[in-house]
Amino acid sequence: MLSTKIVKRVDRLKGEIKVPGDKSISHRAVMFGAIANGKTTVEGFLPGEDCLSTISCFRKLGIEIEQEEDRVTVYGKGWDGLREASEILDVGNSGTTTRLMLGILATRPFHSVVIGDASIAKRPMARVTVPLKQMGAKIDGRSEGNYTPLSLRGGQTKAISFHSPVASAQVKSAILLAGLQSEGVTTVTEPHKSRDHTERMLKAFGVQLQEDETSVSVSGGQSLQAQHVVVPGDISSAAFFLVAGAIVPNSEITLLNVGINPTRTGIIEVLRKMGAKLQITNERVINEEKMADLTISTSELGGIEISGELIPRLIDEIPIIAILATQANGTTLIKDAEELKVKETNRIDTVVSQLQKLGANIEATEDGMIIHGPTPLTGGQVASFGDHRIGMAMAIAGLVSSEEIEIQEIEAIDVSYPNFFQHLAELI
Ligand code: SPQ
Repeated sequence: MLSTKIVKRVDRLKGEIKVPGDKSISHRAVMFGAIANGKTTVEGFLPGEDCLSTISCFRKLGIEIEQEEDRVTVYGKGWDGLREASEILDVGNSGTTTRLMLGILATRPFHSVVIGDASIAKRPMARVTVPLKQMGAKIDGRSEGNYTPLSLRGGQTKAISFHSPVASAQVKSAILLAGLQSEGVTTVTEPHKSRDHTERMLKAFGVQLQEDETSVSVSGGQSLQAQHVVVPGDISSAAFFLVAGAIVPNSEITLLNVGINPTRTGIIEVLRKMGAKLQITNERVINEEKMADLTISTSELGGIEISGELIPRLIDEIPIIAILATQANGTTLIKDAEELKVKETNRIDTVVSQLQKLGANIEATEDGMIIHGPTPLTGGQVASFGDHRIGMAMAIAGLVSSEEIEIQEIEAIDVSYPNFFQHLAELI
């Protein structure tokens, strides 16, 4: 039975919250811990469904992992500590688990079967299975290995130099992980730099890599050494409250310990360009990752263009940026964002169709959307379509809509922000 949630207009939002751990970093901490030598400890882990899927898959691959809320211990036994799973590896809703795990399994001399939910079954995997097959892994699945269920037999692989047609951290990470156990030097080049948590965390685990603006290279034969990982708060989760603080009248919200890795801070640049009052304080670096406290208050906003290299730095924030744009003066044009079509849902279609239901002046384009603001949002019935970021974006829309909004399939939010509604209630 799918649940619904009603969200009503509020007069103000005030307070301080600590958003949960970064999803991208939490996945990587478990995976890198699993292939490292020794005991990796993680604090600030995100206990959302996606990262729990990663833990479950690596347990099936023979790794002992303890998890209690945001604390995780991974007993890594090196690359050779991974064992053939007797069960299917179920990635749930998580694209990151699927693609990065394929990169790790590509060099392991055993058979694996990878499956996920209905959304994962529609997401393209050829972007990683094609290069991994070029390296020597044997992978099959629907449409020649483009869709789950996937069957994989890893083994001795050789390095490649791969030019990815898309800026994707999952593609880059899968190939680099396979490259660590392949013969020769593996290089990945992308059209724009995607998030670089893999590079930063691999360095922290003792791996040598060479980087320039859009390329990364690793030599084969490298092992990882266990670490203590401190996970910063997820800026993609913070983004919902940053937007809420900017558009709800009489508001001031402080978000503590948010990761501000430059490959993720597109949302900060957009908010500032649109005129939002946003302060960054208490900046520090832990484990190669920068974090800070962010304070936002109600702001007069103007429309802008969002395109080019900025897109990979805010790709997951576009659903909530669309809500922001409905409350800004003038036109916001989002382009070069066709990657939105292959996320948990086609996020161009879901954002545009749900916001149109609420009276927004928004239209879809081939590679993004155009939003004319400001428009008062009306109430109504919307759905997440099983996409966590759509569910949270709709909830924030409800805070400024004239009538209440009923959101269907709200449990999707547990994928990345299980205590989202608790945090929202604390601010009201
Ligand atoms: O893991 P998943 O399902 O792909 O999650 C999403 C999200 O909205 O949480 C995308 F749908 O984030 C991706 C992100 O879009 C997480 C990610 C990573 O951790 O490496 C990278 C981005 O995807 P990509 O395809 O650009 O590599």
